[in-house]
Amino acid sequence: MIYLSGPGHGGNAIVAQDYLDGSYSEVYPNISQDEEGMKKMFKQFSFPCGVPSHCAPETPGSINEGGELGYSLAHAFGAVMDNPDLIAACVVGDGEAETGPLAAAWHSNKFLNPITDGAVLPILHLNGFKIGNPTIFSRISREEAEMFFKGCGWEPRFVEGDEPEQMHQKMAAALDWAVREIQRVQEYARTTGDAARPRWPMIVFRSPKGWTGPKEVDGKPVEGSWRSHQIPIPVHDGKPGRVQELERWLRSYHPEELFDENGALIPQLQALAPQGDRRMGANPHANGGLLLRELRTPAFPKYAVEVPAPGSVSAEDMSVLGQYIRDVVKLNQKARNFRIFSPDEALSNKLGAVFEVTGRRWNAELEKGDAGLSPDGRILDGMLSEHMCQGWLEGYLLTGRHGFFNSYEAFIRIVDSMVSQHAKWLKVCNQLPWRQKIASLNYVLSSNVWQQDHNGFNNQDPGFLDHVANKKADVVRLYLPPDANCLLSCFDHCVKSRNYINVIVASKHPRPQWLTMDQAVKHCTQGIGIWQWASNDQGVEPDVVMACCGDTPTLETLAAVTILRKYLPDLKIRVVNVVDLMKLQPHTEHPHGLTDEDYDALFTQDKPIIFAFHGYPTLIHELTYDRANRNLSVHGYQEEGTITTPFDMRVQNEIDRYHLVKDAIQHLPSLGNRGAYLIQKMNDTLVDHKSYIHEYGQDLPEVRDWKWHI
Ligand SMILES: Cc1ncc(C[n+]2csc(CCOP(=O)(O)OP(=O)(O)O)c2C)c(N)n1
Ligand SMILES: [Mg+2]
Repeated sequence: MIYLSGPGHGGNAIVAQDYLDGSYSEVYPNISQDEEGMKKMFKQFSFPCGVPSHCAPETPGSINEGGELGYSLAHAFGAVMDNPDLIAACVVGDGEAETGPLAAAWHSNKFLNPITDGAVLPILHLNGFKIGNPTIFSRISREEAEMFFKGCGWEPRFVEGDEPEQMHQKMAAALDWAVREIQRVQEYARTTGDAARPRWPMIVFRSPKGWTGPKEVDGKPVEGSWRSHQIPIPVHDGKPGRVQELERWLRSYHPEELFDENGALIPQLQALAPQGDRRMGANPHANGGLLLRELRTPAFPKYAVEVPAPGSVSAEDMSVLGQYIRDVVKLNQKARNFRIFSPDEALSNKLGAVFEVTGRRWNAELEKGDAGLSPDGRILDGMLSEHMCQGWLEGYLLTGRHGFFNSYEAFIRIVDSMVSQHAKWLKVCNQLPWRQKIASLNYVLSSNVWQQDHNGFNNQDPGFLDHVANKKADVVRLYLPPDANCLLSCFDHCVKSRNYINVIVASKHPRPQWLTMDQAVKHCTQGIGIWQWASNDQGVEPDVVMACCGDTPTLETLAAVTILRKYLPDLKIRVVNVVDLMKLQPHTEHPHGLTDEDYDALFTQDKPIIFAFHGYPTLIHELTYDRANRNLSVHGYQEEGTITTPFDMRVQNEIDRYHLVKDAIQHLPSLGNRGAYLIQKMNDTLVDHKSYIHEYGQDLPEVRDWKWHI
């Protein structure tokens, strides 16, 4: 079994449990099983430089922090996926149960296979209150609550009361019932091969909040009230009698009967705990790196797009990646340790090839005409919930498996906060030598801001990059491959990495392909570089650096370069492409960052840089803030857009070739008046563009049919 604790500040319960079964002292020998160790443990709890009040990474046996509430049940489901012998007992706070992610998570049972997956046993802790309010589940009738859970496919059993001895017995009986039910259901499915969705058991545990705590403090009820939240007796307020009050309460548990004179738990009680790895704090599933097996991957160059000359062929980057992922699924089919998570978007994001070897997981009813649904599919895209994709994947990774999250770029922001929590988790794990490394949390964001067709403005938000870039540098990596071969190289790198959060932004529309596989590998390995085939400054100082990052900015930059080179052939242009965004940051701030010497060698110390960027321009300014060359003009997304043509999106945000050409000229005073006619031509073309799209609803032929032609 694995235990997950959802509600708020319940970390003390697990620290205490780990301490009593000895696992805590094994990990932290200073917290020894005697009076001195116990004293240290009490002092460090929620104390400056001590341990957190939640089940944090520091807590042995934990995979769920419980600080930001709402994810315990999704984590529990992620943990039992492809773990047929594991039961996740998941305590859900009744306040926590009101969060969006938790409310959605009850439906996770439609994606569980009783033959190949384990089981989740939710235990809703109905203690009636959250911080300052009653909870909804505690103020609806039992019948309503029962109907709710039945409606979500569970068989709830209620354990209710406030008499500790009786409640222990009732809870023990309920747990026996639940485990027997789980075993019965699994045995039936596994002997008959019938994976039909069973009704899984769950427990609703109704006890007073602050149960067995002080009945009253300052004449106000505490046990059974929201006042028991966090600190029932505020010793720190200095009121006389507080310490005595606290001592009275703690002595009510009769520690003298539980511990010997040295402060060690008495042997009869020690003997109750399970042994070895079966102890809560020594569970290998909760230190997933211990169980992690290498992912089998095919040689990615096999899937290369043939690129005889830059821009000579067109391909959908995501479709090409889909073929590689199909074979990753195939190679790991037996190991059952790789899954794809997506909120209803695997096909829309062009991962169609994967459907040749596996289905989309579905264990609800099937109807004629359903396509690709399977009770044992590797593609978890059957639930339209970014929260579930994120929560399940985190649970899956934290228990030692592999996977990635494929989402529309704009809507990944729904899980901004969850990814922050995971980044914090990884950052702390990096400081704990006993936590083994786990597979990275990988995002492939497609349907990106630059082409939304019928979706329009609401589907445009590249801000996930900004959000992730703020996280601890040793945890986050951001990749913007400009074509399919670069995407293959980046993805292959990410799925093999450990303890990172990798964000890849990719294109799914037909786009010109720039690099051969050999060039792509070199380019992606370095993360940034001069595209010498597009540049004409070899052997001389460039007049201008045309930089680009992202598939669409790369296309527009190259198109701008063809215009500049045609009309101003003397101009010396250097084209720099960025795949690994963190290369821009100083190496003192990010392990991937370029040294100032290397940065200046690419961008020069003073020549104008016209930078076309996939996301918000401020991110490039932030990342390059400390660099010597301040002659930087960044074009990116400016919150302009609607339902319009792909090229008009770029025009509206001034990242299109015509605006880039104008900007380059305006940054080159040395051109004198020579650039004026080209600026005029660009302005005229922009007017033509607007008139044409209003009339025909598609882009100018010269834009649609444009090809790299130098
Ligand atoms: C998403 C989120 N919102 C708000 C909080 C602040 N908070 C901490 S504990 C708590 C109440 C939790 O109540 P419940 O889940 O019932 O747990 P209990 O303390 O009653 O066991 C709240 C609102 C939080 N931790 N996470
Ligand atoms: Mg509660």
